[in-house]
Amino acid sequence: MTQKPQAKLLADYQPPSHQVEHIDLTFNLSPLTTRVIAKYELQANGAQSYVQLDGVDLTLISLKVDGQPHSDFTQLVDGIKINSVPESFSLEIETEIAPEKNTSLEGLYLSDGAYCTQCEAEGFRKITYFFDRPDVLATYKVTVIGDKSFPFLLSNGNQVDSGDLEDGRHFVTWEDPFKKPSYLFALVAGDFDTLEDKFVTKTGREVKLQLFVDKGNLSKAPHAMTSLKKSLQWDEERFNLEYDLDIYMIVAVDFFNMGAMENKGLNVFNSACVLANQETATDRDYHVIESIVGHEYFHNWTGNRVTCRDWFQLSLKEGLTVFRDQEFSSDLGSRALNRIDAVNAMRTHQFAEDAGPMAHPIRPEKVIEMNNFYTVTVYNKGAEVIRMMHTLLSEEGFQRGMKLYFERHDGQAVTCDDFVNAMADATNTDLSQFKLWYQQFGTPTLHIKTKYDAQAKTYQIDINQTHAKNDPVTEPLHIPVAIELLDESGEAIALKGAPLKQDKVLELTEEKQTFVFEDIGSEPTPVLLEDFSAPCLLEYEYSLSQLGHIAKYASSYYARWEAMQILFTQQIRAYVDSEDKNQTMFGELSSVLESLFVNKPDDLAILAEYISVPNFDTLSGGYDIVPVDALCQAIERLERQIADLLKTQLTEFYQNVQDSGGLSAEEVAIRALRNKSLYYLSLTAENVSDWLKEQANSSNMTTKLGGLKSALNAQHPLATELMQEFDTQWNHDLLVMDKWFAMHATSQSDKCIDVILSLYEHPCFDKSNPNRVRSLVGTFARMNPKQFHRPDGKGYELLGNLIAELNELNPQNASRIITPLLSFKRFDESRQEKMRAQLERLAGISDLSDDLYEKIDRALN
Ligand code: B3K
Ligand code: ZN
Repeated sequence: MTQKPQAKLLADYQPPSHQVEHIDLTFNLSPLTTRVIAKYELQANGAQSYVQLDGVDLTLISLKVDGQPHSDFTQLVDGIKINSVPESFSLEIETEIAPEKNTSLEGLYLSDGAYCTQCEAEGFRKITYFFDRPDVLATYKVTVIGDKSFPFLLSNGNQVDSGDLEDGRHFVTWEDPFKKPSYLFALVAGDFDTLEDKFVTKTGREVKLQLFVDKGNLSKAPHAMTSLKKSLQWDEERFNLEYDLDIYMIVAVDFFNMGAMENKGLNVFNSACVLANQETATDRDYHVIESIVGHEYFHNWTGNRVTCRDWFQLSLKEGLTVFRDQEFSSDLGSRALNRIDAVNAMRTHQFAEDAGPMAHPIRPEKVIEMNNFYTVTVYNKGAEVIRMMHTLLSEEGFQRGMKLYFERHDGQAVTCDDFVNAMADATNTDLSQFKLWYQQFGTPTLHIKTKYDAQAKTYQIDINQTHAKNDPVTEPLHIPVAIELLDESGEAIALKGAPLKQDKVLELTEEKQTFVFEDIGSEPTPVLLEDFSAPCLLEYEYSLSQLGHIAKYASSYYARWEAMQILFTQQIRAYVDSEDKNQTMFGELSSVLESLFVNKPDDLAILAEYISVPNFDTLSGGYDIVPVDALCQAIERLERQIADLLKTQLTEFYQNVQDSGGLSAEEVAIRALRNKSLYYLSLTAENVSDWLKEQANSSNMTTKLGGLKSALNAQHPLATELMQEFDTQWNHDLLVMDKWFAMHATSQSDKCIDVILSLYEHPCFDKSNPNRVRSLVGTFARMNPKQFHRPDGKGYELLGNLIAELNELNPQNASRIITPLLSFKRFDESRQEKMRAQLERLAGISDLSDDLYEKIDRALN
């Protein structure tokens, strides 16, 4: 029996044994026999007669110490131990790898004919023997030799040499003057179409911007280029951060495990996160591309110039960079919509992760496979933790903290504590209690009670914070609770009497705290945890009329949306709890809903959000054992009733406000509300066929998908035909077909699983491509609760079967789609048993990857 994978602990961190200032790499590319020569000098950090380097799946060709062949070494499963070496010496190692056989998409691999690399977190060890850890920082000089059928041979930094070689080969040499850890190394070789532009930085340096896309895709590249220029500009304006190399390259590849990768000067992107035009990409895609291009660019300072000491500190760069990309999107677009997006991600995915077997702090303490920790917790909750500091310290204080952080740590590999210390020192603030956010997990709850005293004209807010059951931290957290008090006419009341941070933030540092506001003429309506000022659950008994008041008058659109979410949630819970499943729900809801249309927000996209019901995962959070059937039924019923109640308003809007097909925020908003309208109208109106057909035939992808999704959701008789037409029209474009696969995956029909199985044979489907797998099966498991949780267990079986296949092919991808099976304990006994059976069967696979082992083991034990 093979040994169980061992976890690494944060507590066991040891500094590296040696330093390496510079590394020279030469790649002689070939699909099955790529030769890699690595040359570097090592300097021991203390007396040491051996060195241990990381390396996986490498064939060793030769090894020289100080220029002489060296034979005193031992090869290990995941590295090499070289014995009898002096304290300081030069090493030359030649290895051979087979990119064509590398289906894990980690290390050096072939993506549809182009060579590319992915080294984060620990992929560099699949390329050569080195210290594959983020705290060994070196400058790199890289020579890439390849066939001339690969005209572009790219690596990090600036091109310093190039030339022709014999046998139709050529070479290019690159030098990156900035020290970096191995995870930021990149190499790309291929034939591409390129889009070029330039950016002049605030100090007048000209930067060449270059985008590489598959031949024929140039018309889909301009949006990413515009987004890149906006990113460089924004980081100068908001964070005073300037780009540092003379060239910035982005390559789009079709086979990629994630969205994109911030390699120094040479980002590699999933083509889905680059390519867009109006015919092929939705408004949502445009938004996502802009934010990911921004995210990777912002890493140049938060991640690359200052990097992580060890992988437990991942949130140092990811939480901070997500915060920065969220601010970028909010400054460029609608702040409220972006906040709604971020909070939805937290409630849909992060709260569930926090409540499941993979729960971990934003700085994990124990890891088997690092790739399993690129999570919503590390990323999104990490960003919320940064946002809380921003809320407590204000923009001005936060920027002082950032400045000090770079002054202290530019060029270093540091910890999350170093970041918080810079924030604390720059603003003279004690953040020691705040640091608990890096240790705790499980979602905290704020239990709030309010009391109005008419005689004393005071309003009292009592807050009690409690930790989740699984949280290892028991001391109270430092929590900013933003509030607003509305009077009867909907005006915000001036807050007097209780201490406040930044005008409207209650600073909670104890388990129980009371805040008393004075001079309050009549009982106010409280807006609590405004703007989701902390990643917590809120328990407060809001009445329907209070929620209606907030939905109408709160000064932030976000708070109005939040009121509607609470209102819908209350209605759904009442339905799930009630005996009589035929009762009319939501009787009193009509006046609130109607008022939203009377007093429309200027941004119609927000209105579309106001009338969106919380999704299944968000609602599940309210239950220890998720009542799958009742919940699906309740959501369906609520949507039908909203449709009935708003039929007139939605029809009027749909008929009177036309979509002009443009890309401005207003036009995007009109499309969002038109799609939402059609979605509801398809559930209630008789004569939607023409609208569905018209939208499905639109040349705008957002409009087209809006029509198709409405038809599918309502199980309209036209749905099958429209889906077939889509296939015929688009089966030449795989990224567009991903949308089609995803639509099939969310079908409510009982045939859904059979359809998915038949789609495995579709000419566009390919199990080795992560985008295809995620679109079809990932979407099914995450977004189709009714069919995934079918009582007969066929949904679980479908997922289990595919994971078993992917275990060998692409462990990272297999491990990403397993999530919905892990929280089996939250379902009824019969479902539990069937979900567990799939996990147990996977646990029995003889060559189970570390990725899957870690998750399954945590879930089962
Ligand atoms: N840093 C990469 C993610 C790497 C994931 C490795 N499994 C993308 C990003 O967060 O910007
Ligand atoms: Zn990132």
